[in-house]
Amino acid sequence: GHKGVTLWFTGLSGSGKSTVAVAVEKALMARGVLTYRLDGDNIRHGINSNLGFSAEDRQENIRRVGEISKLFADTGVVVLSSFISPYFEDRAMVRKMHEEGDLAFMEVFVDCSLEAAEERDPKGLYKKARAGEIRGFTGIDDPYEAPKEPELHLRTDQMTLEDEVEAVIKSLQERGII
Ligand code: GGZ
Repeated sequence: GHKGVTLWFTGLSGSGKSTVAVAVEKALMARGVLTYRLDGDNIRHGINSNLGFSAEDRQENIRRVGEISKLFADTGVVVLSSFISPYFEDRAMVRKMHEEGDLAFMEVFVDCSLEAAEERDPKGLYKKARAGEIRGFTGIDDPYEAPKEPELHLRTDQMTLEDEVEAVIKSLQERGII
């Protein structure tokens, strides 16, 4: 058996949040653990399609996703939520929501230098942001407030994906979640 939890992946665009979450999901599924993945891609096209990237909209994005994560975690699912979530305050809000509901929460800092993320630029968004075609892009002309005390710190420009998955699984085991 296993308990519900929200794994909150935070980091720059292109840092590897979704890649790590997909790989962790696969590893958990192989162990028979029920998971659910939420990320900007699916959420911003659906329930949060009315939100943009102002500080206010990002906060509302994170608030709603935090509430959805809680619902799944409460029913025993290992929730993998990947959002840039650039502000301390918003991540603290999601953490508090979980604590108040007596639900497990782990912040996973998917850490990658801006240089490395920009080098990867899988969707060409950094290029557009540098060219001024996108305004308020995180890391370019919008802030990213790095977590100070995340439960897990993955340096994706120095670790292999395999080691990252192992670190997440180990941490879930140590906390008695799986
Ligand atoms: C940051 C942006 C922006 C701006 C569009 N700033 O690499 P991606 O493309 O697939 O991931 C990014 C995604 C960020 O959505 P989140 O819901 O994770 O953001 S937040 O937590 O801050 O609410 C990026 C794309 O949307 N994108 N414009 N201005 N990322």
